[in-house]
Amino acid sequence: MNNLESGFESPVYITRPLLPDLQQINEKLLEIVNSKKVTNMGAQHHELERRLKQYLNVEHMTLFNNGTMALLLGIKALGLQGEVITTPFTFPATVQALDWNQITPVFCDIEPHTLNIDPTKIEALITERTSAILGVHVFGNPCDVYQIQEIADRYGLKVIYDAAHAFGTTVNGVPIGTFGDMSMFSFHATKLFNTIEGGALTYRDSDLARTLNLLKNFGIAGEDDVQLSGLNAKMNEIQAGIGLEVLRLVDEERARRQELLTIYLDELRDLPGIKFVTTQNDGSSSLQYCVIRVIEESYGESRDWLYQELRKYNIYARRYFYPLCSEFAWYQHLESTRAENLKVAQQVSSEVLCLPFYGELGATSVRKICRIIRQLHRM
Ligand code: T4K
Repeated sequence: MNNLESGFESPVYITRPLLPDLQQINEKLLEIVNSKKVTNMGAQHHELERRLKQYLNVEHMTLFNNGTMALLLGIKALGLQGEVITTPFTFPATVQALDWNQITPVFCDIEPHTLNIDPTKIEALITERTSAILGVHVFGNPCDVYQIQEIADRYGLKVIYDAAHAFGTTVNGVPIGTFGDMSMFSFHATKLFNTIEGGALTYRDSDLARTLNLLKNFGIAGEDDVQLSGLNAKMNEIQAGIGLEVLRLVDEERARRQELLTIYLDELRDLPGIKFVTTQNDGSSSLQYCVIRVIEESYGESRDWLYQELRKYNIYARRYFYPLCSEFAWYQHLESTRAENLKVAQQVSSEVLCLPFYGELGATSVRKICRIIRQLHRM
């Protein structure tokens, strides 16, 4: 007779921050405190920028205090205006960065496999006011970067990517941060690589470096020279110093996540109604999330039912991204938010579930989560 699994004793979250041990943090803090330079682009900041350029294999990079400010100021630096075509299936920050630049988002439906903006639907949304395409590499799976670039070139549009989830993603071996005009990375505590809060822009045009460095520091070019209307979006020395320590841990964390993803796939792949979104097992994925879709017709219950049931076992899966950004109240006057134009996104947003996924979770816990999901299916 099979024993039924009981829940976890303490809550199991979708992720936990990857952090160095306390001794390493203490040593780093001592170095920063002794230097007396704690923010405004000090030694830690410069060293992190240098190392991240190497790690992500990009030529140009500017650090920020978080991903949202990076995207907001990146859009400003590129001089985008009017309308920007983007995806509704993303975190609010993507579209809020447009809002703060007085740009109207035009929502484009997503493609059912990668869940990224569907390039075949972009062209019909281009108007005289369109200045750019803003794609999101959702869950670290790359957009169709080649087709998007081809459309942008034909219409003279800029291309900007929200690569918040895509740290280390590659496309045919090419680093993700080299596509389009600009890409934004988030280094929030919940990301594979983190600086607690933090972010960066990578970009094609080296001239942007000067503008971005001004924009993130009040537009200050010298003690008596303020050249642009900027903001305060600087990464401080403690963020950068911790980032340098976290960066040492990233490769091992990726290897651990690879093992956990394999277990999830092996244990759940044959379960009726469970479909995996993150399936690249070839080293090209950032391994940011492990995402399933719950197909109600074949699973027999809805995604929301499974989400609620898992909570009874102390498992806190997350419904990224639900609701869609196109459902936010302040966009309801926009034609592009109409549900009939966003059928795939609507469907996907009611089916996705991100499962707990971080190295420290370990194989035993992942196997237990899988057994719980299987036993819930039989009930
Ligand atoms: N674009 C995209 C596509 C994004 O996904 C994001 C951020 C951005 C842009 C903006 O980048 P940033 O400005 O944030 O750099 C979390 C993160 O806060 C957010 O950064 C992330 N996306 C989003 C997908 O996830 P919430 O609202 O789900 O956070 P929260 O606090 O519910 O955390 C999720 C779980 O993580 C918790 O249940 C437990 C665990 N956790 C979280 C924190 C903060 C920890 O164990 N320790 C922690 O310190 O947004």
